[in-house]
Parts: sequence; C-alpha cells; structure tokens
Amino acid sequence: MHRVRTVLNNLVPLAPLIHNAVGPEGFASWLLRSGNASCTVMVSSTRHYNAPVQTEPFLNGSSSAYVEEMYNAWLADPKSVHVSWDSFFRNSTAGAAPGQAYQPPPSLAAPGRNQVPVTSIAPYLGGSGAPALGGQINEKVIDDHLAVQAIIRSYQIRGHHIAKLDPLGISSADLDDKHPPELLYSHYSFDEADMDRVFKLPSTTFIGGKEKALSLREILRRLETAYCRHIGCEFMFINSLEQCNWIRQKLESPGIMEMDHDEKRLILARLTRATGFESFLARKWSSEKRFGLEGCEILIPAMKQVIDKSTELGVESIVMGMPHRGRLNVLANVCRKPLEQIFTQFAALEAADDGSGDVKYHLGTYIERLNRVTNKNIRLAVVANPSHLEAVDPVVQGKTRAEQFYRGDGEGKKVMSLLLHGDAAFCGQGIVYETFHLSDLPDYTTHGTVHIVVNNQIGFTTDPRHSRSSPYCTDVARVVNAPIFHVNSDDPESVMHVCKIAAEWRATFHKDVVIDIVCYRRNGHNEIDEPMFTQPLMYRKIKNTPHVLDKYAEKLIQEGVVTPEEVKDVKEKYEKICEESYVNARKETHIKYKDWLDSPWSGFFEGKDPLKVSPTGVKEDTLVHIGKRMSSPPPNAAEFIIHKGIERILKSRMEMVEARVVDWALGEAMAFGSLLKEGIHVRLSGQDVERGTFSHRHHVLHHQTVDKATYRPLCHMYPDQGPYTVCNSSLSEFGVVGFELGYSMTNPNALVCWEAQFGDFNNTAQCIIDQFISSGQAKWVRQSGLVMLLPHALEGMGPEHSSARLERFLQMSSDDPDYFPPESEEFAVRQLHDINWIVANCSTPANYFHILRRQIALPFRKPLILMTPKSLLRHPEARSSFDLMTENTEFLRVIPEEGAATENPSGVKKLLFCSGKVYYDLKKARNEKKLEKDIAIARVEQISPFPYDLVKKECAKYPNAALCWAQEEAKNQGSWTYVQPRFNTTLNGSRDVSYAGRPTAASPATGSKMQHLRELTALLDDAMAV
Ligand SMILES: Cc1ncc(C[n+]2csc(CCOP(=O)(O)OP(=O)(O)O)c2C)c(N)n1
Ligand SMILES: [Mg+2]
Repeated sequence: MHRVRTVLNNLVPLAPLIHNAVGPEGFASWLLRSGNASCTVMVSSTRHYNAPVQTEPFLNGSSSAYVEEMYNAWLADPKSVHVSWDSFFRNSTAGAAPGQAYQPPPSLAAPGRNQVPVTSIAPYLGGSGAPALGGQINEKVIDDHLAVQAIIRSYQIRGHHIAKLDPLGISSADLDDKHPPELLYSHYSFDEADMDRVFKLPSTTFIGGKEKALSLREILRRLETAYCRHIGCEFMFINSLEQCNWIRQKLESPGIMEMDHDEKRLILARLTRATGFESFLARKWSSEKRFGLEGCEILIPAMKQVIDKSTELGVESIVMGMPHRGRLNVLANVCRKPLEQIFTQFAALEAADDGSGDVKYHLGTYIERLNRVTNKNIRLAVVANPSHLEAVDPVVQGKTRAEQFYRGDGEGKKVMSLLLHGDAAFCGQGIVYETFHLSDLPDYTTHGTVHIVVNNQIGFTTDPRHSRSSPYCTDVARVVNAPIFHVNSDDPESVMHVCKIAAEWRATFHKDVVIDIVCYRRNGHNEIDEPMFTQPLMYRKIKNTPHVLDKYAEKLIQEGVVTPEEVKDVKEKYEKICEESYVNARKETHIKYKDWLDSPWSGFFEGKDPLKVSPTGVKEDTLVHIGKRMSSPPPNAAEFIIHKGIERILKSRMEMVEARVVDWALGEAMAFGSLLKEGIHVRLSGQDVERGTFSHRHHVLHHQTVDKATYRPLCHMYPDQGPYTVCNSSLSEFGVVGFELGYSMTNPNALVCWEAQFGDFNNTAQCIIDQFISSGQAKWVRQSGLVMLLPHALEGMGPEHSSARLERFLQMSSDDPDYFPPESEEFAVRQLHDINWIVANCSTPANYFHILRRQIALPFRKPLILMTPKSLLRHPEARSSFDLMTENTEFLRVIPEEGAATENPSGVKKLLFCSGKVYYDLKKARNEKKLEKDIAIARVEQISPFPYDLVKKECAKYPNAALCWAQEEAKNQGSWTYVQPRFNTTLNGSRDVSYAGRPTAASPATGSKMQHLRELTALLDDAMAV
C-alpha cells in the first residue's frame, strides 16, 4: 500500500468533466476528443479523411436515412434502438459537443459470472464521476471503468516487475529497478477523491471474490497483495484464456494464501531439517566441498510441497534432475536416502563394486517409500549427472517418458519429471531451450515438467548482469507458454503457495511450469571459496541476514502457532538423528556404488549367465513374414492411396523377399520386426527417421489424399508384438540424444535407437556422448543399450556430410591397446562385457541385422555406436541372403576374404584390412586390376572392442602376405590410430602393418568433387600396390 499512497499523492488533479474531460493519457480519449464543428449531428457527404476519429462523420449520405429512421423510432420508444444509439441520441439532444455524444456499444458478450452491467452500479458512482448530461452515464464513468480495467490488467501483466522478490533487498530479479509506467497511478485519471468510488469488476479478475464491485482503494490493495508482494507471476503471455483465468484465480482470490497451523508447522519442521542437515555437514566436514544449500534452504520444503500435491493428485513416480547445489540435502531430506550412505561418501573408503565412481554431489539415487503426508507409496529417482550443468535435463525427460510409456500412462498422470536449475545455468545453457522444445512433441512430451530454479542471483563469481541479456533468468521458459512464478525465498508461505499452484497446474494442463526461487548463497560457490573477493557488498548484506528458519520460527511464535520450546525441540531431534547416523557411518568399511543407482533393472540380471548371448538368427518364416509386411500397403485398406514412388519401393522389396535377399532398409526392418515379435519395444528417433534422410526406410506411409492418415507396417507385424515407435524429432542433437539415452535407461528390454541426419552432426551432442554414454556405466554403474546410427562415409559430399568422427568414439573406447585377452569360447562376449561401448561399421545388411539384435541378446547392455552407410543403401552388392540371417547365423566381427585369394592363401601377396563402405571400392579396384588371387580383403566389422582373435586368425591364414590397413578417412581420422597399436599387440611385433589411405587432414573431407576422386584413386592405388 505504501506505493499506492505515494503515487496517489502525486496525482495531477483532474480537470472538470466533459469540457476538458480526459487528458492525453485518458483511456477513452480516443472516443471523446472533439473537432470544431458546432452542430451535434452532422450529415455530410464529404469524408474528412484527416479528422480525428471521434468526429469522423460516420453519418454520411448513405447512412443518414438509416439514422434518421432510427432517430424517429427512438423518439417514439427509446428502447426500440440499440443502447449505443439510445445513448447517442440522448446526449445529442442534451447538447453534447460533436464527438461527445457517442458512447461505445457495450460488449455483446454475455456478462461473466463476476460481472454486473455498468448501469446497475450507477448508484455507487459518486464523486467526480457523478452522472452528467441528464442523468446518463457519461464518458468519465466509462473512461474510469476502462482505466480500472487497464489497471487490473497492468498488474496482471507487469505486477511481477515490482514484486519484492529479493530476500536481500539489493537488486531486482528482472535486473530493472524501474516501475513500469502502467503501474504508476499518475498514468491514470484518478485522484484521492476517486479512491472510495466503487467500480464494477471486469470478468478478467477474481480479486472481488463474491463481490462484484469494489472501491478503487480496495482494488489496488488486492492487486498489490496478489501481484506485488513476495510472488511475481508471469503468465499473461500465455495464449489460452482458460489458462490465464486459472492462474488469476489461484493468485487473486481473497484469502487464497491462508494456511492453517498444521501446514505452517510442517513448513517449519521441513525447514528445520533442511537447515540442520547443512549445518551438521558444515560442522563435521568443514573443509569439504558439498555445494550447500544455505540461503535457499526453502528448496527442500518447496520440493516436498510439489511432491505432496502431485501425489495427492495421482502421481506415483517422480524422476528428478538437479545440479550440484543442495543435492545432498535433496537426497537426505526429499528422497530420504539413508544418512549413513551419504555420510560414508565423505570418508575416503574403498568401493566394494566395479566402476570408477563419481564425486558425491553427482550421484543418483532411487527410492521407493511411503509419503507420510499423503499416505501413498511413491518412487523417487534423482538421475546421476555430470558436472555439465543442465545436460541431465533431456535425460530426465527421456527416462520419464519411458516410464510413462511402460506404465501406459499416456497423459502423465502417474509419472512426472521435476527439474532443478541454477539461475546462471538455466539462462546460459542452450540445452535448456532444446529440452523445452521437446515438451509438447507427441513422441517426446512428458506431459508437463515442474522446473524449480535456485536463483541465488550469482553464478560462481559472475553477477547476473554479466551472465544474461534477458530480464529474468527464466525467460527461456516463455517459449513454451509456461507460467513462471518468481518467489522470495524468505517468505516460506509464498513459496509453498506457488509450489502448490505449480503442481496443480501440471496436473490440470499437463504443461511445463517454472518456480523461480529468488534467494542468495550464504557461502562462496562452495564452502571453501571466498565470496568477498568478488561480491563484497552482497556478502556483507548476507552476513547480516538472519536465516530463513529463524525468521519463520519467530513469525510462527509471534502468531502463536508454535512455542520457542517446540522450535528448539524439533531442531534437537533432527540433530540427534544426524549424530546417530554419523556414528553408524563411521563403522562402514566400504562404499557401494550400487547404492547410488538411479535406474535399477530389477530381475534383469538375476539368474542370467553373465556371459551367455542368446542367438540372433531367426526362422526363415519370420523373415518372410516381416519382409512381406514391409512390402505391402495397409491390409484391407484399398482406399489408402500410396505414392507411386513408394509403390515401386514396395514392389522391389517384395522381389527381394522372393529372391531371399535384403538390402539395408529391409535388413533393419527384419531386425526391428523380429525383436517386436519377441515382445521387445523398439524405438527409433531422430531427424526425419520415419522416411530416412536418404529416403530408403519409409516406416511411415502417407495416404496421398487424406491428411494425417498414415500406416506404420512395423506396428502391424504380429498381434501380440512389442510396441514400435518411430518418430521424427525436433532439430536438436544434444536434446534428443540425451532424451533417448534417458529412455534407454528405464527398461533393458527395449531397443532404443537414435539416428543422426548425417553422422557429422552427432558432435552437437558431444556432452551427452562424453559425459553419459561413454562413461556412464563407469561413473554411475548404470547401463544403456542405446544405439547411435551415424551415417558415415567419404562420398564426395564435402566436409560436413562425410564423417561421424569415428576416431573420436574409438579414442574413448576403454579397451587396452596393449592387451590381448585370453582366447576362449567366451572371448567375444567377455570383451563386450568389459568395454564401455561398442563401435562398429558394418558392410552388409545381414551384419547390421545381427548387431541390432545382439543388443538385446546380450546378458548386459552396452551402447552401440554404429557407422551407417549412405551410398551402400542402394548398392547392388550391399545385399545379404536370408541364409546369413536365419538360425545358427550370427554377427560376424570380422568378415574374412571369401574369394579367389582363399584358394591359395600362401600365394596371397597382400592382406588388406578395412572397415565399412571402402570395402566395395577396394573390391572393385581389385577386380579392375585383376588382383583377386594376390590380394585378400578382410572386413573388420566390429572395430571396438578389437577382434584380436579373429584378426590374428586372418593374418595367420596368409603367412606370406604384406599386411595393410586401408581406410578412406584421413590418417589422423577413421580407425587407423585405434587399430594400429592393436595390430601390433595381435602380431606381437612379428609382422608390420602398413597404412593405405588419405594423408592427415584438418577437415574430414574435401569440398571438391575432383579432389575427392583424385584422393580416392590415390588410396586405391596405394592399397592395390603389390
Ligand atoms: C556446462 C558447464 N559449464 C561450466 C561449469 C562450471 N560451473 C560450475 S557451477 C557454475 C556456476 C553455476 O551457477 P548457477 O547455475 O547459478 O548455480 P549455483 O552454483 O549458483 O547454484 C559454473 C560456471 C559447469 N559445471 N557446467
Ligand atoms: Mg546461481
């Protein structure tokens, strides 16, 4: 109210009504400003193009007869004409000046629940708004009502700019100290005398509750309460009236924020635990980094409120992602992870299980427990994450989506995601935007995420003014029409109120929502950092700011909700719990990484032979059945019109099936279809994957004359098959790869594939590849069988459509180049078990078929990085017979030479090893040079883990051959740097392996077709030299 009074005191007194009615800032001035004409009703045939709108002679030649008629009717019975004309004729006859007789017609819309006609409150309209001109409602009344409406709307739109959000009172959350002029009452035509005038409330506000009209004073007071205290809400940009009204109601309804004593005590108890946890850690491990929550302890009650409300509304499982700040506190007090497990992380203990582990504030967890407030069981998972801020966001979404999918929770009523963010990271990291853009896509939505920003108004040492260009750190959320609730962390009840609204919003609209807790960071970035170096004034203020717990306890004591003894008692009880756990933790001798697993696969590993791979070949019947389905239009749908080009493709597929061969696309469909037959869920996601970038896949057929009528043959293979999802994604790699990785974490019995448009683009998801896919199992003991399909080959398409950067994946493979594992029956599977991922470049559809199926046949899960072809998709030789896919066939890690060279191996002069598409170039060159007997070519299909045993066998087969690795990539790229030391280990120094390929290069490929061909010829000549 302080602001209201100050501003009102500054109001310019209003000039007398009508003559000088409304100043230039008046709301209805566009209706009222008059011209100089002296007569009231002018009938003119001359149009005054430059006349002000109010004097626009709408009574022109053709309309004058109409008006005259109406005027006569009005004289007979004023009710016989529209009220606007009634008003016009009344004012005109009463002598209103030109332009002043016009009254805008009332809204044709039916009055809302909360609305009363202006006329019905005429008796209340005292003061300077007294009716003039013969008892009619005059322009001033309308103008003032419009002004009131505009004021209400201004508060709804911009009230948040002046809400008191910063608990330190130093800066503005929107980085702007100015008051928007619409919230300055001098902008409107009121003075103190107007304050007690009563105004009808428009249907766009709920401040009245049951009352339909309020005094201006009360209107302003209620608006201040709703929009300018400790909650600032941005929501009026949402383009749904229903949603805007919903929020207005939640913020404006009188008494909406009132809480009973039990609710207040619960906040206090939760705040006590949150605060007690940090101070306990600070005492016991004063020099340890823990990225404490001090300054935003309210986060814990806030999260619990979101969880309580959501469980009450039906949610059973919550998947969370969060950064370092306050993570241990969340694990302890939100997830209720045993304190002993947390405390043992502070002791330098040996791990009892495999893996290299991670620092304590990155680890995940999974808990199932009873929510005591709602008395319902709940599952909480915090997904492990790297230091890379926000990178976990899409992973959480993918995991959530998968959980919803397996539960049949198509609307997100049972499973939800909760994402926590830091202020600097939320606005700084592009992945936040990419993740938001998944939020409403049919195959990626999680049906609403609750985002909570721990906005401590600093990022490490950087001030917000240097870390963002947008007013708020949350502005990125506006792109998806998410409401944003900014709230002062030191007002726990306001924080709880917005958390409740956020949970209800999600449950009602299934859309994202953001809670921005404006707080501070009591310590440095971590506990051993000195914040006074860089933020001296802020930290001086922080030192003098009491803890929110103390402030809130004091408030509740004042209100008589609790006694000082109770406050002390709750604190001491929690202290005791911590002490007991501390004592128990000290007895532990080992830590267990498994205790920190975020996605347990119960029943998957149990009772399995860890080295037994199921067969990947399938019955011929299965191949024929899938092949035919993939070659046919929708059954029983003659009216489904298929594109002629697709008809040709289907026909050629059918011919292949009849000839018992598959090309790449059909081989893939056989792999997917046969897994679906076994009840495995298959999901293929990525840019344009439905058709396939190279127009080879066509997993979705489109009716040529009916919009959105489609047919997905793989969804209709078998009546009891597993579900198949194929979905074109948003144009994001970071977001979508992260999402699919998360999806793959939920259930091991699913083949989850992500395909890059061209392999080259995978590096925009480098963070997910490095931090999660390559190293996730080692750090967090969790596995993933994600398949990355990366089109890769040098085919003259230039530097950006050639290389998936195979070398980079190989460089991150964890097998030892100097170690040849013991040879045994289980050599291959043991290698797979021990490595971090599989990198392969298949040259045949049959091998592609097997390697996809092997992902599921393995008794564990490993990511598969697959270089996939482009020109080979249509290469006549890149076809495989059914014979290579039926029972008793398997994935070939190495495809040995099968031609003439095998007839006399000791006469072979050169043994070429290669991988992928270059094989076909080499073969062709060998034919052309008639060197089939002199040169043997072996294909290394699985590059990593390196098939030491099979490479050794091939080398031994050709004892007199020179050994050579041929590749199309540059020497510092492709496989060479990976295979070279491994060849040396295989051969133990007995034979050399030379290199045939492009020289080293900075760019993956030339942009010149000519140069490309020259390079190719050179490498083939080099390889063919005997
Ligand atoms: C992608 C990324 N870049 C840089 C860092 C280094 N870093 C760690 S914390 C931090 C500041 C984060 O600020 P904010 O998001 O506001 O969270 P706060 O620490 O204030 O809670 C930075 C830059 C990081 N962890 N991740
Ligand atoms: Mg911060």
